[in-house]
Amino acid sequence: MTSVLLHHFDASPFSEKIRLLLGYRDLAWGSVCIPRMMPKPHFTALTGGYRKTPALQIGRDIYCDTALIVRVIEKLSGAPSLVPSYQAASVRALEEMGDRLFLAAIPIIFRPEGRAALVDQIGEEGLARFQADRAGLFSGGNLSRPDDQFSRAVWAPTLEALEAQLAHQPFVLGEHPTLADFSLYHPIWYVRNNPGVRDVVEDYPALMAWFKRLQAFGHGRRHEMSEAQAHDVAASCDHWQPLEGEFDQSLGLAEGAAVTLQAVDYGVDQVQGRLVHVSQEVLTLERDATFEGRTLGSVRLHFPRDGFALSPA
Ligand SMILES: N[C@@H](CCC(=O)N[C@@H](CS)C(=O)NCC(=O)O)C(=O)O
Repeated sequence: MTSVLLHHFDASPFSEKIRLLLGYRDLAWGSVCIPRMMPKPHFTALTGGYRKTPALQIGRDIYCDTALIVRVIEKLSGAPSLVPSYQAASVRALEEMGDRLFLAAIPIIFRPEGRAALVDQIGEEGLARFQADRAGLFSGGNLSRPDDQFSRAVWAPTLEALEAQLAHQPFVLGEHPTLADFSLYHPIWYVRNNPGVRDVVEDYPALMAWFKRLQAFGHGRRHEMSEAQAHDVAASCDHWQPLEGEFDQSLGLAEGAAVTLQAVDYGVDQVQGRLVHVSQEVLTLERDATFEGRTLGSVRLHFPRDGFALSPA
């Protein structure tokens, strides 16, 4: 089994989605803890400026965004798919529901009781820095920072729908887990982890039973590594991961073209590189990585096509 490194931080909900999947597949993985807010110099040296957490590293290949990371892990695990073809569209739709639920969770965390719990964890000064950082995260994209009105409209109705469905079956789409479960778990985990606001998830018995069923998957076999060690892994690797699918010419960009890529929603920091591959689902760039004057060599960055914009540099 190829060794995988997850760049993450413990309080990160999207990272929890991946840790839980690594647990479900009982995989061994290198845990590379990165800062919770900018600057993240080691991390962005590898990603070329992309800042969102988490990223998955295999040698000198870096996979960004959990929509892609989950599929990479599924392929590596060699186990039956968590996206059964007869539920492929439902899984995709529920992955989007999970993203919306994450956005609805943010204002809940910042309600007065949630805020007080955050102050206990990181102090007033830490919280002020965190809020300023997240305001920056939501500037420039097509999504503004969600407000409490959005949370009130989305959170409870979504949890009620899930509660109704989970009263009939152990997992969101039936008898077996699918990626939909992993996508819906992490926003609930996020809110539940904040002692000030956790009661907004506790009143749903079927949902809580499902939550505990998933939580029991654990995190797999995690071993800690430093960010410097992750750089060493990239610098010493002498091969690339295989690319999949035909090169899609429809964007009018040729292999080797200088390109710029950025997320369209939030965290829209630009990444520059040379285009390596465009498949139906994945965009791959190559760039030369350096950190504090040290050459790490070329790295390949892989992003899902959905949610990222590519243009000539
Ligand atoms: N679409 C992204 C969303 C990731 C995301 O929003 N992650 C949060 C942390 S859970 C983040 O990047 N926060 C800012 C940061 O970590 O710098 C994914 O699925 O990976």
